[in-house]
This record gives sequence, structure tokens and C-alpha cells, in this order.
Amino acid sequence: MEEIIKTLYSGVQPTNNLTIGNYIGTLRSWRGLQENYNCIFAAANMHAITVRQNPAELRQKTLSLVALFLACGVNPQKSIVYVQSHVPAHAELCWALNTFTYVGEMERMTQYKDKSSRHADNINMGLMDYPVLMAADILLYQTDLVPVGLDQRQHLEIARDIAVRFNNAYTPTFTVPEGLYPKMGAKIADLQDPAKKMSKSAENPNGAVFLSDDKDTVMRKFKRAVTDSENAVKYNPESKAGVSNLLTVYCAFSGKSLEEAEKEFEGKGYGDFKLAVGETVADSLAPMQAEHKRLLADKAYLESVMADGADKAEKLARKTLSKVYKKIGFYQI
Ligand code: AQP
Repeated sequence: MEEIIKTLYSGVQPTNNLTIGNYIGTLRSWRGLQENYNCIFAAANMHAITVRQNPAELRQKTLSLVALFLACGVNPQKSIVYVQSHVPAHAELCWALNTFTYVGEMERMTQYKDKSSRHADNINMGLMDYPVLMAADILLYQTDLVPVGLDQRQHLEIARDIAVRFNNAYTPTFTVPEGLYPKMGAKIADLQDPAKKMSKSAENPNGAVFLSDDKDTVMRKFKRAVTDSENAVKYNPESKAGVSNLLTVYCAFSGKSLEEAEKEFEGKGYGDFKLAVGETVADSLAPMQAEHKRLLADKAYLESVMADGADKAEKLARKTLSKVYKKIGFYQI
């Protein structure tokens, strides 16, 4: 019997520079996942404009993000890599799914509440509709699995609800997707405020380590990271949030277990510990940064990857969209 390979979808917004939070939460797993799944990876530029962007920067960051996917080990021969706005079906399915989503549900979304308080001068409809567009992204490809960080769990749950609602209103149309959360590092915290998640658009740039940061910057940011007065490198997210976050980052980049890491720093102070975390992160980022730089210099190649990806994504997306249009009663010619 032929084995059915599951479909996996993930996207990242080309907003600002990516952080080690984005990397640990999702990107780093992509290389390995390609071996077992049909993978589709998107630069989610339609999501990015829910917060005002500089057009020239958005274009450049989109290209840079595609290069970063490849620098992280995504193989465009194996996986579909594309830019969201190149596949019009996302906007089209989003519109249809809007009519299966309630305003009250969207108003309750944590990210909507957070972003509307941070961008009070621009609480636009897109910001509120973000989860429906995300549902369209996922459902268009009959996705089984979505590797994301914990901050996206609420949105993934809504995508599942919308899929079930639509399937029940008609006949089974969408695969109901499951979230794939990393066992460790599903929510990397801000280095200056461990109660907050590390974010690309953090107000304090010292709180986030960017994938593009050079070694000096990485070392400085870890040196200044908030810890506690105990001076014991132990994992306890409740009472030692800062140190536990650093331990998580250290393990994610070194491949060591928490027990191994705790043992390694037994009897050592926070100074030595932070130095080791900084060194490990900076040394792991260096080859990826070099590959990213090399790829960015080859715009023609990146554009060919985007065009090929858009082509493949469009074909799959159209198939689902046409099913949806048929079920909801759109006249088709
Ligand atoms: N701190 C985090 N820890 C673990 N995973 C994280 N992700 C984001 N922050 C962390 C995961 O990264 C992926 C891409 O995120 P996104 O581009 O869709 O935007 P986001 O979730 O809104 O991330 P940011 O960094 O906070 O971006 P801005 O500041 O632009 O809103 C997702 O899988 C997310 O779970």
C-alpha cells in the first residue's frame, strides 16, 4: 500500500529581523521536517501589512526572508518556498472564511489585543482579521501539521474551529490541522523582561537577539540579560524565569539536555554561564549568516525559487478554493 505523506505548513512574517525566538520556535525544525513531510513554507507578507510597513523595506525583507529559509536548510527542490502575496487564493479563501468567523472570536485574540494596544493609531480590519487569513493559509493546502511557537496556539485553534465549522456546514472539505510545538523553546522570553515573549518588534532591542546580530552584539545582549540574585544555574521557569530562558536557549543551540547543562554550570556563576550561552549562540549563527549573505547576493536565483514556489503553491491552493466555491454556491464557468 502506498504510504500517505502528511502535509506540513508554516509561515513567518517578513517584519523586522528575525530573532532566535522565531528560530527556536519554528525555523530550526524545518530542515529535518522536510525528510518526513510534504512541506510548504511561506514568507507571510500579507500578514506583515497589518502593521504599517515601509514599502521598500518590506520588499527587501521578503527577499531576505526567503534567503534565510534556504540558509536554515530548506531545500526548494524538496519543499515549496513561496511568498504569500504571489498566490491570490489566500485573499480569496480568507474572504469566504470570514463569513464563517464571528467578530467576538476575533476580539478575544491575545495578539489582536496586544497589537492594537501597541499600534493604537492603526487598529485596522486586517489586524483583527489576521487569524482568518492564517486559517486560509493553512487550510488551502489541506495541511495536517503546523509547526509554530506557543504564541500562535490560539490562532491555530481558531483555524481548526473554522475548518470544522465549514466541514459541518457542507461536507468534509478541509483537513483539520494539528499544531506541532517544540518540546523545548516553544516560547522564548525577552532577555530584558522574561515575562514577555521575545519578539521581532520588541521595544527594547536588547531584549531580542536577532539572527543577523554579530558576535559582539550577541555577547553584549546575553551579558546584560536579566537573571536573579541566587547565582545558581537551575531550571525553574516559575521562580527563575530569566535563567531558565537562558538555559533553554543554550540547550536549543548546543543540543544538550537541561540536566547536562545544569551539571556543566554547577558551582559556576552567572558571568561564566552567560558567556557560554553567548558564545554558543554566536558560533551557531555564524555559518547561517554567511550562507544568508551568499544567497542574498544571488537575487536571480532567489526570484527563481519564489516563482517556482508560487507556481506549485497556486496549483494546490486553486484545487481547494475551487472545492470551496462549489460548496458555497459560487457560479463556476
Ligand atoms: N518568542 C518566541 N518563542 C518561540 N517561538 C516564537 N515565534 C515567535 N516568537 C517566538 C514563532 O515564530 C514564528 C514566526 O512568527 P511570525 O513572524 O508569524 O510573527 P510572530 O509570531 O508575531 O512573532 P514576532 O517575533 O513577535 O513578530 P512580530 O513582532 O512582527 O509580531 C511563529 O511560528 C511563532 O510562533
